[in-house]
Amino acid sequence: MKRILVTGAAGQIGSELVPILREIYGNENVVAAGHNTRLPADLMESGPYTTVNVADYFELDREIKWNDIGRIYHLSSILSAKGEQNPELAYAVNIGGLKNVLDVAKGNDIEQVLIPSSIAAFGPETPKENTPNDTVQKPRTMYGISKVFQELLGQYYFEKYDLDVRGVRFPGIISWKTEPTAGTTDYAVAIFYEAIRNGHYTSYLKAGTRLPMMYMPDAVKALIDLGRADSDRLKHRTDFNVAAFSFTPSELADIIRERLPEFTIDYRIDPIRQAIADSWPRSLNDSAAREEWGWKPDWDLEMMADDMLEKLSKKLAGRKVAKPQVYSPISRKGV
Ligand code: AKB
Repeated sequence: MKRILVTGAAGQIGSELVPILREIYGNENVVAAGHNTRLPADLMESGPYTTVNVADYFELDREIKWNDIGRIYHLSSILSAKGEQNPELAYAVNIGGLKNVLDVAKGNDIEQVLIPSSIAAFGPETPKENTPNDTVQKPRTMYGISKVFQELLGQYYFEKYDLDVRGVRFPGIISWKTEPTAGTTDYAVAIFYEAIRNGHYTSYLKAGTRLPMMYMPDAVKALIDLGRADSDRLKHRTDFNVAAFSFTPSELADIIRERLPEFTIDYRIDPIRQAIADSWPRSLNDSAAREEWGWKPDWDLEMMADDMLEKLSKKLAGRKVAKPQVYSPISRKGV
């Protein structure tokens, strides 16, 4: 078989998707590609890896040819909060990089390109509860704008060039292996780290800010299952809502407190991330994904919390206790 390239392999999703793909397709057949960030040691030890800047067409084209790539999981992206700090970078990576990936795929007979979209593709005018798959999309962040562009350009390349581009709209993803730091939903991961390390978390989102979320094993399953879905059954392609559960910071704190009774939370709001969160859906309708390719999450909120605390406690055991997190609102000046 031709090999699989995963861009953004050092990121939150990539670092967990690569090992699963290697289990399914064989270590040698999955190439982990990072840029600027060092890849996790286990990815470099267990199979091929490389460095690629997706904003550079020729570098990407060379890597695809050298590594005999037949399928791409394109995960590299500048997320919502970092994208507001540096919109030019978000444009170059998320829009320029995406165009390069699709053009290189088209020119190299790539059989399939999988690209996650996000709830960021919605905006303040979108219905917030049970947000339909097909609805108003007027995002106000550079990340969100790039995700709408990605969904539309992917569909365009499918219709015009017969390139099999597919994608899901992810809610916030919760995971323990790689701590995310560039998004708006990251509090839902940081709260677990801080609960274990310090017994306290200062939330940058208001207590009642409800957002849709998903545990990482379901996110990985969604990407793999969509890739395997029968093309003839797909009415959508690049823009499937996928949902698992929704909660607010205060509800998540209650769930953690049921397991760690000493845990406390307080709130110091970051206006930029709060505005982003306020513009996103509170829950998603994922019936299109359920009907067209059988999507169904395995993890609920309570199971996720149990697993996060267990896995993170093991990961952090024996490490020096960090100082309590210092509050630093993101700023629009530089990165
Ligand atoms: C972010 O918060 O930017 C991401 C996302 C929802 O796409 N986690």
